[in-house]
Amino acid sequence: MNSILIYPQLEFAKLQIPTPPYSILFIADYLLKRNVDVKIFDLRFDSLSQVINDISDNDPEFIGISVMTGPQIYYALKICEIIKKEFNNVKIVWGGIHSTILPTQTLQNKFIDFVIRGEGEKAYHELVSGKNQSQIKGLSFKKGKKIFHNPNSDFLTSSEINELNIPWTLINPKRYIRNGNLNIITSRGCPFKCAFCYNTLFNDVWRGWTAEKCIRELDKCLNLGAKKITFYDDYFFANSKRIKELFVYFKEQDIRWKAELRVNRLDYSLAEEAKNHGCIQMYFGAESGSQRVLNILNKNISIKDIIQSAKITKDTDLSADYSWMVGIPGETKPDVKKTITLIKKIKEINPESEFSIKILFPYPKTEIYTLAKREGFNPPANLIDWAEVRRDQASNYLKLKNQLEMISITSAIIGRKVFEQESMPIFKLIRFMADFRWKYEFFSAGFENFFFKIFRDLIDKVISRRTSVEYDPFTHEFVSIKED
Ligand code: B12
Ligand code: SF4
Repeated sequence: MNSILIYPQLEFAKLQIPTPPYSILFIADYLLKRNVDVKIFDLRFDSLSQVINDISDNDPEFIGISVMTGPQIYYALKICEIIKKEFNNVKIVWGGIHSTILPTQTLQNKFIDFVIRGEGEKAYHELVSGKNQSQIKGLSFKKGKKIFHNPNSDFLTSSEINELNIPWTLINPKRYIRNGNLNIITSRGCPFKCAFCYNTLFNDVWRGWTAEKCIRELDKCLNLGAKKITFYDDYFFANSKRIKELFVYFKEQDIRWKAELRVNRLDYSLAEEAKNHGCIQMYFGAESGSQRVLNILNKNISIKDIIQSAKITKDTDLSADYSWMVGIPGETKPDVKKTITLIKKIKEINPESEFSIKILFPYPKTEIYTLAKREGFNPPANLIDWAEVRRDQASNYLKLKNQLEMISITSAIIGRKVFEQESMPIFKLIRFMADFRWKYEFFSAGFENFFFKIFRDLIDKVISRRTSVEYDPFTHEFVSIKED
């Protein structure tokens, strides 16, 4: 038995240290341990002709593709179209959060044969092993013109998760370890109930590697050349005992790291301990400067918590990265102003902090989606329209649409240190404009927005060519990269 798993291209992929395609890596590991021969193609690096050659040589029955909401859908559909044209018998399986939320709409596309909802390891293995399709939990499929959805799959248990390794031999690790930076994920799920988050729907149970397992996997990462780790877990600090054991390891190995924490979990003792054990930045989902809006979001944090987190990180010499949102159903102009005022206050308290402001896009089935629909939100009608969704673009139903987009773009320019490094005159001009807008809170539609939308593809192409230079999020410097 054999199969191929594909991670499609991403827009602006070159602006970040590329994260290994963990979604398909863990599925591949699960398959390999059950004697299924599997190959991984990450189309941020590999070419589609490599995929085509591999299909010709090995004739797999199923090809799995991992897809996120947004432009990745567009790239994924192109791949499916080409594969289907060349090999009509191959069955294409989509997985990931997007198709989990919208399996029917996904399957309405003629190039997609199956959707696996939720965690893919067990269901994908059962599918490629020939199990009766109606018995596979989490599988959605077509029969004639009808679409069927089997019952949801069960979560992998903590011990099943603990058995999964990162199968580094299936990819070239050097591609993902840049200047010693590596992004990693050590757990799944989050028990909180934020009204906008997909986790509340089908990923609300935290399960993670034990400290011993994390250390075994991190040892491998260090041997591959990683020194600075960004943890992408939704709830990295879930288990205090695990964290304490990891802190000791970080110190022993002199690892510098970043991770996400809820503002109300941070206190001086945790911040000092983290700082003394290699942490250089905490990432916080602060979301809004209006308590009323935080309550709508069911975020369960207060403005006081947010301010206190800035004081603590400042006093303990930790950098902080705050993620904010605008475009929330029920949010008014004064609420948006409160968010901007609070961001300015946080910046004053901890000038080393960074921030970004995204525009909320309501995902179907979340609580916030129902509120948005009441305000006139019209969700994309098909898969191709979902490819247009971007976090810096506001939906038409939002009354402050243009201003919100300007706020988001401005934050992308001044909220992160990356732009300070750019010396090209056009970037300097954009930076100047953004500083002006931010200072005077002048967010009427402007040329930056227009420029960004028109030249989005061009910017992507220019960035994609700059393969020899990468931004190091730990040192805030551009560094030269030599790829093997
Ligand atoms: C790292 C990351 C990124 C990286 C890219 C990922 C990578 N590998 O390079 C970057 C930073 C580039 C990124 C970008 C974006 N991201 Co992102 N990202 C993540 C993050 C933090 C971790 C992903 C991960 O590795 N998870 C671990 C794996 C094991 O879990 P998983 O991906 O869910 O995979 C499991 C199942 O979904 C399923 N599955 C997944 N793929 C497949 C495929 C097959 C065939 C099968 C059978 C099953 C299957 O099985 C897997 C194993 O059980 C997640 C949050 C999270 N904790 O997951 C958000 C997340 C995936 N991102 C998200 C989003 C929305 C985006 C953006 C679209 C945001 C935006 N609008 O700008 C952009 C993409 C824009 C673009 N350029 O196209 C959302 C996805 C929601 C959605 N509806 O798709 C998430 C869940 C965050 C969130 N809570 O909103 N992201
Ligand atoms: S804390 Fe973060 S991951 Fe957890 S439910 Fe809220 S937004 Fe989602």
